[in-house]
Amino acid sequence: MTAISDEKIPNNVNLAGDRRLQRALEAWQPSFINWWKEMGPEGFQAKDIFLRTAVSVETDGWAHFDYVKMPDYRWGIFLEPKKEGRTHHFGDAMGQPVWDEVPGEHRNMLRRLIVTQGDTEPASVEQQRLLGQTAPSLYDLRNLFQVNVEEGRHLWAMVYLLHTYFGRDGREEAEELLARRSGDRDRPRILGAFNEPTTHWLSFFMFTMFTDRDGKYQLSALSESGFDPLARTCRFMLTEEAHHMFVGETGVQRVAKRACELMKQDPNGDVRKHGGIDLATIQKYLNLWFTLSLDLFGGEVSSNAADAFGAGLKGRHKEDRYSDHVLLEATHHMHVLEDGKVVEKDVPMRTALNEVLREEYIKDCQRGVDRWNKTIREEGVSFEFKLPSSRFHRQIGMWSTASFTPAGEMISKDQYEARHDEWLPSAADEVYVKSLMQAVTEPGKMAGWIAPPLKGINNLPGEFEYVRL
Ligand code: BYC
Ligand code: FE
Ligand code: FE
Repeated sequence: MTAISDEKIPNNVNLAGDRRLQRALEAWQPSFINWWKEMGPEGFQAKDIFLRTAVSVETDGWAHFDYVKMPDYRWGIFLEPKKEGRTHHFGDAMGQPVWDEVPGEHRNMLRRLIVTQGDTEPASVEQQRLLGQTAPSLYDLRNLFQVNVEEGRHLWAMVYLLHTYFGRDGREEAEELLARRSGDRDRPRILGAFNEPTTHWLSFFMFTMFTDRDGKYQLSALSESGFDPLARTCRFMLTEEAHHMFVGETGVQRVAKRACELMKQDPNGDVRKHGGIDLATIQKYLNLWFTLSLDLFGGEVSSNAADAFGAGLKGRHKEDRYSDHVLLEATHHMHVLEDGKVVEKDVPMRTALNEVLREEYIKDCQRGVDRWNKTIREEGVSFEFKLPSSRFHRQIGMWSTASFTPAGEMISKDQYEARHDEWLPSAADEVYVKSLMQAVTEPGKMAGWIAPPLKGINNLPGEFEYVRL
């Protein structure tokens, strides 16, 4: 076991052995706690929550459960143990020893990647800060807070890298990470989806299904990094990410299951009449959050992606599965928009790496959607959720310059506007879904628009008091 030392800042990086760094992080800690109290879950800071906390970085060591008040959560710094003799396994420095310090020539690019990653973590907490007031059950309330404290820890992970390896400008970036605000007109978060409001639990489940899954793929690509401290911290972050996606996937699945049950009860299959969220409306929220999350992979053709790969800073998801790790001759066959037409083309592989990662992500999303459709089939209902085309509803990249249907056919902007509410949540859908969001706080009870989970947290019963109100 790699023990986590029990200091003011729990860590497995021997923080006590570096007084300067320890002081810098101890100085940042109060700012973080202030930010948490101001922008973290509103109304629950003094409550006991049944949370999982890391006690070691080994496979099971971080699954320690107990009641904690969120501001006392043991946020800390956990890196996977160092593997001696690790070498660059992709890019221009292929075969050379990995870096333990920031290479001067790649400093700016590396800092930008770390800051972008770090910025998403507090942003998501900000987006979700009011959801506790409308949780459909104590089980869901606890899961929300578990996700929130872990995103807070992910921020710590990036701030550790900034403080340790980037000196003064690293410290300044760490302050900025607490100063930007999701959705703020003057100081927004860096990436698009992290400025979108997450106003109710259906959006929260879609967010953890699709946007946290972007996290999985970005962290996976960064966990291949030749900057070893980044690789090691991302590998540990990935172990926490699985639960976030579990919350999203099972959350949507339970909403869909409930819709099916209500459909079968009503002679006309009317779900809304009985206070459920109909499958067609769920599909619209799927369309919204899936496409917002596609934007997070950046442009389809990107010199930034090529540079990050060449520099050995950001690899592909599971780089070892590939045989060519240099990619100077390879090309990627893909659809592109040329002279206003969708055509197929071979693009130099390095510049196509955002698209390569996005394609892996889409396959993973499809596996989740297949499981939702299996639930619907098992309910005996004939309906299938579909992932829209990656050209639909884009705001970043080449597809953002034209309009497309969910099937991927190009249409005029007017046609698109006319059909917007058929494909994406309308103002009325949003009002309806929000109208269902009433907190249910009795242990074991569930709001009427969602089915109960198959089992409780850590195999505890459904009526366990996950949050003491
Ligand atoms: N919104 O070359 P391009 C997570 C900018 S989620 C706004 O096409 P690049 C989490 C871009 O910055 C994972 N701007 O893209 C989930 C660039 O600007 P500059 C987060 C955007 O650079 C849930 C310009 O457009 N981690 O962990 O190859 C809860 C041209 O860019 C967007 C990371 O993202 C956008 N969507 O790739 C909590 C990993 N997309 O430089 C947490 C780190 C692009 O011209 N980030 N732009 O001013 C990266 O690897 C890359 O920065 C990106 C973009 C993949 C985001
Ligand atoms: Fe995260
Ligand atoms: Fe996450």
